Amino acid sequence: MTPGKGSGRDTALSERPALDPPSWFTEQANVQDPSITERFEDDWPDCWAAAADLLEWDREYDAVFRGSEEPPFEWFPGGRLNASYNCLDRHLPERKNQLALIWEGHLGESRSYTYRELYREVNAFAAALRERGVTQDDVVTVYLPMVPELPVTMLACARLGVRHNVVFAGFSADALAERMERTGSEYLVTCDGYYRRGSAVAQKNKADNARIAVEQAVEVVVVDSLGLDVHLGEGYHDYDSLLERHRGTDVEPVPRAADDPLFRIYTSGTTGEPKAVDHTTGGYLAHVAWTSQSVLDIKPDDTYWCSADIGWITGHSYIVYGPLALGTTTVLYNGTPDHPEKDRLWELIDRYAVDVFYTAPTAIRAFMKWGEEYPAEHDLSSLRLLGTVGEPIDRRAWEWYREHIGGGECPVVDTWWQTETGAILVSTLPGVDEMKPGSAGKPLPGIETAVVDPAGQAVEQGTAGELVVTRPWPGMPKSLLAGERWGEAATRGDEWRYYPEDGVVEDDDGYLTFLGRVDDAINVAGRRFSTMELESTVAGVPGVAEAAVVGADHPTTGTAIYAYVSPERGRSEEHLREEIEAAVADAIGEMATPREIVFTPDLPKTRSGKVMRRLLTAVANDEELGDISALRNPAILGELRTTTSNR
Ligand code: 6R9
Repeated sequence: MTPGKGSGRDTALSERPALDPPSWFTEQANVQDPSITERFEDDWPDCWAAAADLLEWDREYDAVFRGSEEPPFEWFPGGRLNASYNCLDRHLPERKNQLALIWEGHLGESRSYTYRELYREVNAFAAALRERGVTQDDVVTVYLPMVPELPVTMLACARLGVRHNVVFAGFSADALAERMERTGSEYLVTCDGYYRRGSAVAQKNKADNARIAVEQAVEVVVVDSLGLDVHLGEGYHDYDSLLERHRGTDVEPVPRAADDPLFRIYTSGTTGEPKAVDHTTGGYLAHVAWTSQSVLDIKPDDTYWCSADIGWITGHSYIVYGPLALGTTTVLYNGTPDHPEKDRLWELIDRYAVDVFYTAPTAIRAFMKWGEEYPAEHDLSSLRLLGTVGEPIDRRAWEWYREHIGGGECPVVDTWWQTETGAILVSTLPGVDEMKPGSAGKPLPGIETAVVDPAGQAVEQGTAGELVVTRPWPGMPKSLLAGERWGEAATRGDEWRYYPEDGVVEDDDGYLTFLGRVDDAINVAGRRFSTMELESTVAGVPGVAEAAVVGADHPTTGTAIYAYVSPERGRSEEHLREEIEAAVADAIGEMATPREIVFTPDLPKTRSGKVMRRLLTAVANDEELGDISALRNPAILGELRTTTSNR
């Protein structure tokens, strides 16, 4: 792939203008010393003591890292700690009356918990779980929407040293049953129901069906979220009654070894089978606390809001564990950004004077589609830092975010990581590094990566390739610590490396621009085009809110490029079509001009908001869709089929 040259248009790979973070930000940043990267490099792996020292250990670790070139690896061996203690108890002396959690439900319902109140709630529920016979060998599955009982359950499990397995509340009974069965989980915490876009979802019915479907006997605790007065038969317990019975009980936090598992989570399923990932107590917690501090710049006095769902890794790491480990106030929102109105998020940022806001490109592109008048109605001046995660963000969306949400002033961190990495691995440090819109940044201090070709050989700087992580990191999951390899990783040479399967290009300053999943690259007549480069070019055309590009069979050219484009409100499709064709031809080349440009109000997305290109390819090829359980908006496929085949 060659970067677009001389066109002046935005492509993913063209040179990016660099922006310095403003001095009002750097002067107050948690990390201000630019020598941090060098210091970490010189002192690896002991540099990671900086992360571990953000936590309180029951037993000090004997070493920061133990291992050789090959697994098994161990982070903080000998150390013992409890995650719930670190997120609650240790903050009590200084901040017992400070808010730990602000919960905002549907239509104006809200609740908040001070650190003391959250501590009490967690202790009572931990006592209840213990009384129900939950032990360290068990896994407690949690099937709750974004209600306070969700982090309470997670922390109650952590207190007992028991793994939780949170399953996204929007998943079906089948998806829940599959995850419970694969994990052998005999406990389930769910609720009667919840509201989604104004209509009630019967959560307990789905849980009942999953319970019948799994082999093992399952005890269920039901949170009364909606007052539906659901029937609780044999094996079911009412959350509030359990809590009432144990109110006032203090449960001694159970110290765990650093590499004992804290929780299990399944990957979100954008590409293949969801896989189970177990994160550790010490390494994981240290890594999320350190990145919350250094990348998200979280301070204890902040009100911090990550708009992800706790059902995904982003919510585990950066709604619950990271912010609470640092003793800050974390916001939990149970609702959608456009209900009741498209200014919902901005209204909440205004109301709670949020300091740091972390969201996903898919959300930002939706905000662009809706228009800048919604954020403009609110005072967003409390914001100090903006973050994004989940997909590559193109320059135009990045700039829109900074301009219309960040008032043209807030630094933006584009954070790259995965369920498997547990915490952020690539980002700028906002108090130190310059920002390049559309490029995530460098590997964080202490993280080492390389860019390689399919044979695993390093590519030249400026050439697109695949990212590999070449050194262990504290947040790595148990299976990687033990040396289990995923995907194709095992077949590519002897050295230990982790292959995240993301395409990337590195610039002269070592900044990484992500190009999407490696299996998304498009091969037209022997030439490989980066999905991200094409999509960025299309999305760079004014009037385009969102675009996905796939390769599909074509009767004359073999593979042809199909572009699915979601326009901003009120744009002429014909005009956009011409602009898009010109932009692609100009920036990448005639060969990359889309064969078809299909306009659509939305793109097929996973429940975590990632575009499912596999389905667009299937639509373009008029093929079977396969497994669509991860798909959030199935209705759009029917529409796309009609539009695509009418062309
Ligand atoms: C945290 C999370 C992981 C995949 C990852 C990559 C994509 C995440 C990104 C990004 C470009 C970023 N991804 N952050 N791509 N820039 N800043 O999203 O975890 O659900 O496991 O997804 O998401 O493709 O491999 P997960």
